[in-house]
Amino acid sequence: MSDPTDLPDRAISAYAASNIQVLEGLEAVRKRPSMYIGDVGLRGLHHLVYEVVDNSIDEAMAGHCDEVAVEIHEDGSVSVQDNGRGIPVDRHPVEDRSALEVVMTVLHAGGKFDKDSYKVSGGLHGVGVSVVNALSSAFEVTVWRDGSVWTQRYVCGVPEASVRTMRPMRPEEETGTRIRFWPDGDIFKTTEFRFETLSDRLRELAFLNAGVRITLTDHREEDAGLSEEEYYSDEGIVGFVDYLDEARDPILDDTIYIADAEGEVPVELAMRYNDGYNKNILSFVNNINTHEGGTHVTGFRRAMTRTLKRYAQKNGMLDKLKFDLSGDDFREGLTAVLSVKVAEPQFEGQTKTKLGNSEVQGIVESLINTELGRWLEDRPDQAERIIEKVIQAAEARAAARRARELVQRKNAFSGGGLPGKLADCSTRDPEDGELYLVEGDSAGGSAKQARDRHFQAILPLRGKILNVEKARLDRILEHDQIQNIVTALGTGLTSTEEEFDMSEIRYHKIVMMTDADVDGAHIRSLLLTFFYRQLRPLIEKGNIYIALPPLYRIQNGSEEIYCWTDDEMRERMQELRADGKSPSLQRYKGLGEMNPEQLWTTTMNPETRKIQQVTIDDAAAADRLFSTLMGDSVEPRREFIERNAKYATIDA
Ligand code: 0RA
Repeated sequence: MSDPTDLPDRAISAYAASNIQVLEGLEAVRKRPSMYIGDVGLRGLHHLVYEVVDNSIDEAMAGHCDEVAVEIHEDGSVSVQDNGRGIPVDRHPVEDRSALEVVMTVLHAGGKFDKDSYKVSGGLHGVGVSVVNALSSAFEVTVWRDGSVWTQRYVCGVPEASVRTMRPMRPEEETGTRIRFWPDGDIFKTTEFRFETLSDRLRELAFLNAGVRITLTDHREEDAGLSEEEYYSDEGIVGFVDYLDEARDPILDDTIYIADAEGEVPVELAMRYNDGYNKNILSFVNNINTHEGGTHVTGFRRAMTRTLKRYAQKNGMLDKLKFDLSGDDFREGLTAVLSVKVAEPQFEGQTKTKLGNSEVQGIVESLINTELGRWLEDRPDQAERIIEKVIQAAEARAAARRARELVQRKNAFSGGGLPGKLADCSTRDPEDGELYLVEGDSAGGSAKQARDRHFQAILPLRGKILNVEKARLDRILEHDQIQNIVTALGTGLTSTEEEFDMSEIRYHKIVMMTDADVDGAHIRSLLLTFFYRQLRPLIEKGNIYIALPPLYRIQNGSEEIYCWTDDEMRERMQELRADGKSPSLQRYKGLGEMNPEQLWTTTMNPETRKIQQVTIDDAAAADRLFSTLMGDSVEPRREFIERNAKYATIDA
């Protein structure tokens, strides 16, 4: 860029100067996109949509908007339209150009109009829509406001022309804003949006903002049927909790709702107990999921423990109890959504999703102490059901402790402590170590022959493992296969919070290797459920993998070609035949049909194998998925399977 003072015309020079500033700002975003949106993979890509939607939701939170329409277009772009006041288009006094252009092209300019809204200052949210513009090969904004329809277009964040009016608004038209963007393929690893990823977040936003109607429409592959969903909740987070627990049986008549909308820190809590053993507590600050918790969650936990304990003691319900209750006991079978609004949130933690503001703890704690105390006093039968549940949890914990001691004693007898079935690796450096969990003794045998014993350990699994979704902790600990896995891993389980120790992990990669058939898929689901419920940090840290054994082997002379899909196989066979070759084809029905060499090449050799890392994008979606697929209720499971049937292949 040349020095603007070289330009002859002063007016042009001033315009150019402000544009150069803009370019420098947005160029920084394009140079280091991860600093602004986290990464340039799927997560970062979807973050662009959330950033745009968040602005519309802010407008809704301020009370000016109740409809947000998100569309994925045929050409891969996404548009977000709302019926808010429209982004101001008048001249910006300092910048000497349309306020709309400033919002779209200046970093962090988005939130400067309204002072009294709960904007986000940390994490990845709230970086401003200009970041989305900078990372888009094309970007269009349309505003309905002040009686006209206004528009501007940008390429890589640079305006093509200044804001112009297209036409007057029609009498029936509402004010609002529409943004459409084409994510830049030179920046993102992939630019293909996923319906399910967007729908999970939009549904969550609709629950967190009662009364806002959000629609998601997918125009891609319209011949396969238009996908369109609408998310709307009258009852807000109460509806959220009911949705999360749809596949579980409640023990209370209603979902508890506690809120203070008027205070300095608005707080909302919805919760209910189910007859299961898992806890699912989701917390939000300004609509952002605080995965790592923080002061608001601490306040909530302390209030729960204190108020329930006090109520139980006052009513003589703990008199016969021989041991003390722990905080965990009050949360077994609890599903809760806690949402607070904080004017200047401080986000801490590794992923910047932990609320740090210390004043919030006391505010949340005292509100819940008062309101939950009242709720219990008003409903003695339901209160009694909760306390019974808490006592049962405490008893199960005591039984689990005994079961664990038994395991430890058994291990001490058998010496060394590692399971007899485990073929351990020789390295003692967990960073290099890999543990293969292999379905069946026969495949386990092949894997033992195939492996590189220096860094690969094999644990064969016999038959199905326990469905932990439906089991109490002491039963889980008594289960042989689970004991073997836990002892081999070395970390202990997270359900006993004091015992889990990540630093004791004996292998950094844990690879599930099951047959590519229905049974294999079931065993994999059982294992995943176990890891999700009892060892979630391993999933979060990226330690868990799925081995992808091939479905076909093509033998072409001495050459072996492996294929993972039917399409791939057909294509390769056709190619070879077209070349005048006569290849032979083998379909693997299970791991057992592979000889050790083939197993090594396709699923174990780090140079050639295919393995897939297990990640949790969205804990709420994962929780519901597991409770639906692995839980007791048949009807939600049937619905889920029918809804997702189009994704199921013959084998999965
Ligand atoms: C600040 C002030 C005003 C509108 C908005 C922000 C606004 C921003 C976005 C972003 C997406 N949709 C939006 N809708 C509105 C207008 C203030 C006024 O009219 O007085």
